[in-house]
Order: sequence, then C-alpha cells, then structure tokens
Amino acid sequence: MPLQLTSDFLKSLHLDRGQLWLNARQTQLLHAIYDFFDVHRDGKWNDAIFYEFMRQSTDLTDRRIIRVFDMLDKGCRGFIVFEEFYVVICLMVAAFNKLEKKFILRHAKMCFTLMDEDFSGSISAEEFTGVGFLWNLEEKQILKIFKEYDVNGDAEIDWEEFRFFAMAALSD
Ligand SMILES: [Ca+2]
Ligand SMILES: [Ca+2]
Repeated sequence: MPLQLTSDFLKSLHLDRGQLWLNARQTQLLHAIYDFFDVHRDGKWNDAIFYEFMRQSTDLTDRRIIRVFDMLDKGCRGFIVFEEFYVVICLMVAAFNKLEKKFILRHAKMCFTLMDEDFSGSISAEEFTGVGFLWNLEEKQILKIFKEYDVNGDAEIDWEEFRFFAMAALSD
C-alpha cells in the first residue's frame, strides 16, 4: 500500500516533472509551515515538533515517524533543518503520487545517502527495510532487490549496485 498523506496541503503539492522538486511558490508555502511549527524560532525542528507534524500529515506509525527523523538527523544532533524537511516532503509527495521510482532515478545519490544511515558507504538490508516505506518498498520487494542487485554478494548494496537498481527500477 503506497504511503498516505492526510494533510490537504501536502496532497495539493506537485513535483516538477523534470527535476522532481517543488516549485518556488510551493517551497515558499512549505517554508511558511516550517516556520509556523518552529516554536523555538531557531530554524530547527526537534523530534517532538517533527513527530507532531508527521502525525498530523501522514498515516505513518509512531515507530516509522521516529525512524524517519533518525534518518534525517544522521549526526544525532537532535534536530533537523528546513533543507532536510524539504527533502522528506518531496520524497513523500513522490511516494503519494506513485512517482517514487522516478524519484529514485532522478535523485539516486541523495536517496542512497539517506538510506545509508551509518555512513558505511553501503546500504544493509536492515537500513533498507527500516525506511523503505518512504519509497513504497515493502520488505519482500527489498529482499528481492538484494537478491538481484547485490552483485558482489556481501549482503550490502553499495553505490554501484544501487545505481543499477535505480536505473532498472523504472523499467520494472
Ligand atoms: Ca550503511
Ligand atoms: Ca553488495
């Protein structure tokens, strides 16, 4: 089942067909919402703010919301900034509109970096299944990806392997 958005504002967002980002106007609106929730007025969202926003705007479970926050807050700083928020919104809008495969291909390196939570330079099955729902990928599909694209058989998807997967994803 594809990722669901429950916020009318997020549902109204559309990604540019070529770049798969939001246009300037939509980005401005998103920034206004970000600022509105930014109660500490420091440009940062902590996990509580992010949780509240995600709970109101998506159908994600608590566990998944926390996982998404951890994925964005890689250095464990305890907060995210607008640019990270923007990326995850674009990703969720893509998934909601079933454009996740195009998004993976268009933003392959960024998706790879997002999934590689421990900066090891490759994606483990645990990392992939932990956040795969953002790309509408279920565990079963992810295990299949590992079977097909983990060419060197080290149970990790490295950048080269990921690129092949991203290119092939669209033709599936
Ligand atoms: Ca990794
Ligand atoms: Ca591999």
